[in-house]
Amino acid sequence: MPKVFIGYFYAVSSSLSFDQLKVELELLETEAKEEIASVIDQDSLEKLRVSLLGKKGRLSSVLGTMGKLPAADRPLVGQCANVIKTQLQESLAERLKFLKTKALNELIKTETIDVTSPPVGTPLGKRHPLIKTTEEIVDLFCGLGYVIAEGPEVEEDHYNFTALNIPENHPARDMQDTFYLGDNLLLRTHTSPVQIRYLEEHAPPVRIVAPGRVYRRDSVDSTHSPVFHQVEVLAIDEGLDFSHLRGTILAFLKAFFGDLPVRFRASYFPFTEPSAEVDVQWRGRWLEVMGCGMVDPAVLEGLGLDPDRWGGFAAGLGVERFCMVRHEIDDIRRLYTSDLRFLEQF
Ligand code: 2U9
Repeated sequence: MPKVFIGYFYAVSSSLSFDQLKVELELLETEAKEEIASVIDQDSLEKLRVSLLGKKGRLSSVLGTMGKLPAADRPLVGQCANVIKTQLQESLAERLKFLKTKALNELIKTETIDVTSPPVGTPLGKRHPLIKTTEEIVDLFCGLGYVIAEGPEVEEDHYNFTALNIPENHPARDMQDTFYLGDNLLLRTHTSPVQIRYLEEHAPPVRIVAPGRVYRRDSVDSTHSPVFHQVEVLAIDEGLDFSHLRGTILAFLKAFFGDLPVRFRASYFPFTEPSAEVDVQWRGRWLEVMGCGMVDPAVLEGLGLDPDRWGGFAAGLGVERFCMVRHEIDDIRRLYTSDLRFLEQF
């Protein structure tokens, strides 16, 4: 004869009555409700739920004995068990809600916020892509022995134009192209005046790299801006010729762009003779990236240097163009609008 454990009854019997099972279920309900009400934390409540309503829980084990009931009584016990199960689920949910509220209230009581403590995870600023590109270019020339020279953005007509062999009636001097601040004062249109000022203070030989912001009365579009950034280089020494200029530019472009085809095209600038523009082949297209030339003897003479003794070469580039090619930026305006979604990429 099997022993059947049904809570408080050890029935040494092979049959059960509906009343016996009902009493057993009601006892289980009363006892479970008391236990639920006395649980004081969420983990214990979950354990109790499993022990009551889980697959191998107490309700299931009582129902497991249903097979010993007469067949007609079984649906009645089933209904009774379902009612008890629903009630226990409600009691458990209610207790859980109570315990959660209690835990939250305790947390609110113990947790204090120090509004004076410094913020955590303050985002760090980054250098602007134009600054990074400028620094990279300047560093490459410093590696070739050049020193950095800087000068004012508000310039005198003499340093921006006259000393650079740009005559009175040259179109670059036109009000259309230059921001004038008075008869003699203007916003520099290139960084070349920095080099004139440097040569007034330093005797050759010199090798200088002049980075800086320059201004031209251009209207804004995807490739033009009235404010942009230049890097210019100047070398003055005895015996310099175009091969020194070419070798320097090829070394620089190789270091910046890698091994791309480069070509020199004859051009004209008032301050250099001969002059050239330099293109690199980028994605199958020739792209103009720099201008350069041998310093015009008239410029050397203006600085009191004998052109029969001293030779010089110079080059200039727009930093925006280098930055846009390097990072595949389609519109120059992106570099000036301070959109963090764009800037955070660099
Ligand atoms: C001195 C003598 C000569 C500087 C030079 C260029 C060629 C040049 C342009 C490149 C793109 C300006 O930004 S840009 O539009 N510059 O092509 N600049 S040679 O020549 C000098 C400078 C100083 C005393």
